[in-house]
Amino acid sequence: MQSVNRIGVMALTLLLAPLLIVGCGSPDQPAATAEGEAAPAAEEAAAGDTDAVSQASPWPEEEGAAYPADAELPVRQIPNIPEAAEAYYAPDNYHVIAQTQDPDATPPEERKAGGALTWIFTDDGEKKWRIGDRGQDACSYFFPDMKRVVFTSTRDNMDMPIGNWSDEREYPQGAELYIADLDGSNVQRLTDNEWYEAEVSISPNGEWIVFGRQIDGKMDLWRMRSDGTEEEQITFTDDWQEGAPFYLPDNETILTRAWKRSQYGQVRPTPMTVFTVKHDGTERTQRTFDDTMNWAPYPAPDGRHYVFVRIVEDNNWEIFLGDLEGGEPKRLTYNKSFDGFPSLSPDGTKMLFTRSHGGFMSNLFTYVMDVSSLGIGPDGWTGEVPAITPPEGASGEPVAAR
Ligand SMILES: [Ca+2]
Ligand SMILES: [Ca+2]
Repeated sequence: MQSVNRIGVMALTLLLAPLLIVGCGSPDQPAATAEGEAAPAAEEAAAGDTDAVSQASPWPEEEGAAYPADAELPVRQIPNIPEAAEAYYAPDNYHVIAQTQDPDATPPEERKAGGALTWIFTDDGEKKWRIGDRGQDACSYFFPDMKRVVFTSTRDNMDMPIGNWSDEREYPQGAELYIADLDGSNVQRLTDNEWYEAEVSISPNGEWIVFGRQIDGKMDLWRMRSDGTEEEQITFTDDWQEGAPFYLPDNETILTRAWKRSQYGQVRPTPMTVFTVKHDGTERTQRTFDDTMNWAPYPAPDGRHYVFVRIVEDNNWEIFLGDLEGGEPKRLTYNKSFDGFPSLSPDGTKMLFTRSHGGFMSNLFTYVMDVSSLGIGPDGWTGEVPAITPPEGASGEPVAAR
């Protein structure tokens, strides 16, 4: 690419950056906030406003919050990294992998999600480097041996439509799954087709890759061996759109969420239900029973709890701690702007999440919450995934068998 064009692309990317929704299996934007209101913080965000974080204390108090300062457990922003989302910890509880805004990514079309590449950084912002170098990347994850990563990219299908990672009717069909070494070298392609594949993660023992695949508009969960062999479909649901699967500590039960195609775009926000399912397709079990949005569940290392996203008053997206056994979830974030994409460190002491500095899913930065006091670490794993006790008069409908 000629340098003039390159500068033009970079300028365009920076201009659009504050309006982007970074997403991978993200719900669509509620109509009320579809017009991003991100302008004031745009320049700082595009430049990476690292000064917002105090260097004095590892857990500085949030300033200017609309809620009492002690409403949340201690929270800090990871400094020195650009806008990023969907961050996941490495086995060392220190390195992080995330889709990160990058001027070398293919820019998305206006008001659509994308424009990110896969980066690894440390949760103090001291070290950072890039894995992907072209196209658009989405979800990514560390192997437990911490020698390789898996990631989603359109890098080999850049002639296909760019699409929109946040709209199931427009998912990038050029998205494929890849494995790379920790330094981004030795990229190995796992899938080669014209379907959307993304929302990928690895079992704790490193033996399985689980992911979402969309064929003829239907999203289902699939698994394969960590070398890409033995690909097998897990769910066969026509209406339910499963995605963002993560393994529980037993290496065979998967936590996921699903919405219904028949409701998508009809009801805002899209109602979503949390499920568990064994990776052989059996024991599909409903875990939430209300008709609201229960989005982005991520399992705790204790194999019982999970963090996920609900919407509270004034379209405020907040992170909650749920229990696979049922019961009222515990609210973890108290912040007027968007909070989402929660994940937990393997030792259960830290929660990564994405917080907006203004606008709906835009100006997104990666934060860490000290959740060590919640007692959701691996010591709590009993060896069995708990059964659910549905609430009295649960409004959820019966779960169809596969
Ligand atoms: Ca399905
Ligand atoms: Ca919030």
